[in-house]
Amino acid sequence: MEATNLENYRARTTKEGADVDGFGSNFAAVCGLQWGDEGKGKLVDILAENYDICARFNGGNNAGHTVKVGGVKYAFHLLPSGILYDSCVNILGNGVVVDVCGLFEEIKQIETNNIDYSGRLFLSSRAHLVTKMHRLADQQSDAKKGDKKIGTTGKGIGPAYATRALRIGLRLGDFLDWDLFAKKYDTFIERASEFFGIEDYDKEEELELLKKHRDTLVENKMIINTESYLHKALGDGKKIMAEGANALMLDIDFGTYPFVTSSNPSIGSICTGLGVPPQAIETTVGVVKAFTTRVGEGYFPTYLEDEVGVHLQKVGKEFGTTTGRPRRCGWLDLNVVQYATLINGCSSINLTKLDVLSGLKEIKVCVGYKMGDIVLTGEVPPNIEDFENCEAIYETLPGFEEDISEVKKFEDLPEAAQEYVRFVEKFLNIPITWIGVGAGRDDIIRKK
Ligand code: 2SA
Ligand code: GDP
Ligand code: MG
Repeated sequence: MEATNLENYRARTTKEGADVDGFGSNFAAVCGLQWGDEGKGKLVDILAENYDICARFNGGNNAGHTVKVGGVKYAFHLLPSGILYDSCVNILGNGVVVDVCGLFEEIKQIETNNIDYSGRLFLSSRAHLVTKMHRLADQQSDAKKGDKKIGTTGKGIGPAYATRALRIGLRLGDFLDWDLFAKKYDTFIERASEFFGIEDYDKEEELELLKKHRDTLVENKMIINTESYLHKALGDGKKIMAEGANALMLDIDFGTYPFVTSSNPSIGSICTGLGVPPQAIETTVGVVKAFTTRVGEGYFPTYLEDEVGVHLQKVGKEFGTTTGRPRRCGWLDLNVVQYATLINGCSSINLTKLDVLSGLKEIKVCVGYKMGDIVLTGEVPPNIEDFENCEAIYETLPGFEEDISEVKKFEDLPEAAQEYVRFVEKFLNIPITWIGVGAGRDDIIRKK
């Protein structure tokens, strides 16, 4: 795609006059633009102070969003990252698949830290339930694929979206009438065990657990029509933030299929996963790690198997927040990020983990792909075979040595770090408004 076309496209897809960095928006979206773990949770937590509602719209407890406040590190999988503020109502929309056992495990984490979530956590009655059947199906089917495995988190996400599409799934709203639920559960197990080929399933044990969690959810009136709640909130002028899980390159449509997750982490999912129209979304902040990581299987063109990859993995502490698996690391792939911004239409970028690049003599950035004789920019081939034949085209920028973790102003960053940020900003033609220099809530530069 030619630059002028891209500029026209951006002009046509940007909302005039909207808040750019998400700090003062009426409706902001936070989306990952790589293969996940860009640091979305941290930004959502920072912004959530200004929002009345924080809503998840896709994925399930495969996600792992880390928030570090003071000395405490929280790992959120289903709980939206706005949960730490008393003033913020948190919602799991209809597009989320919910493992209620996982949810209550997580709730223990916040209760231990004396965070009161009562009256400010609501789940969509239309959201599908993830059962042990889904988890078993996920683990068994991925294991059967041998060296073609996806490397899923094993949390049952794919099978849960599958039973939703097959129209045999259970929804949280089914919990409201327990006797009816128990009947639906029997039918579900019968159909799903046939579909997934899973026998000897212990229904009694699961039903007992589900009953316990269902009682808590129903007694506390936590299962509601979240879309109607959001419509009223929008009418009342409340400020809403949509928190994306996973990321564009893991999107079931736009990602590196089949090495993807089973939801749409891309922007359209806000409409289908929350029940709000596209016009409601004012600001979209894309989160981009200053390098690339990938956990789970699947090729990525900038992967580094050398000492630089080791540096990024070690200094960046790149381990899965949900599974603890090491994440593979490589240079920043701006071709992927460009593609992701074209799909999501980002108002601004949060560049995270810039601090991790400190200590590298030079920094490479992928600015396009060579696929045979063809050069691709802002495009990722749809077929995995073509994608696996793509080679990264690099530009090289100077590195920096200084520890930048205490820096609070852009101008105080070393010149080479500033140059890196400006390079990314110019390439994408999108302002970088937030720069991460550490894991803590305060370790961020707000760039004007
Ligand atoms: P799944 O479980 O069906 O969604 O897996 C399909 C692919 O999606 C990848 N995936 C992820 N990639 C990055 N981060 C995720 N969350 C955790 C984290 C991952 C972890 O925050 O670190 O702890 O391992 C996430 N969830 C799913 C997955 O690796 C497969 O490639
Ligand atoms: P998410 O899934 O996008 O929310 O990201 P994860 O929480 O899975 O992974 C991001 C990791 O990087 C977490 O351990 C964060 O605490 C950490 N992190 C986020 N931003 C920064 C940053 O700017 N610098 C450093 N060093 N760590 C960061
Ligand atoms: Mg994560």
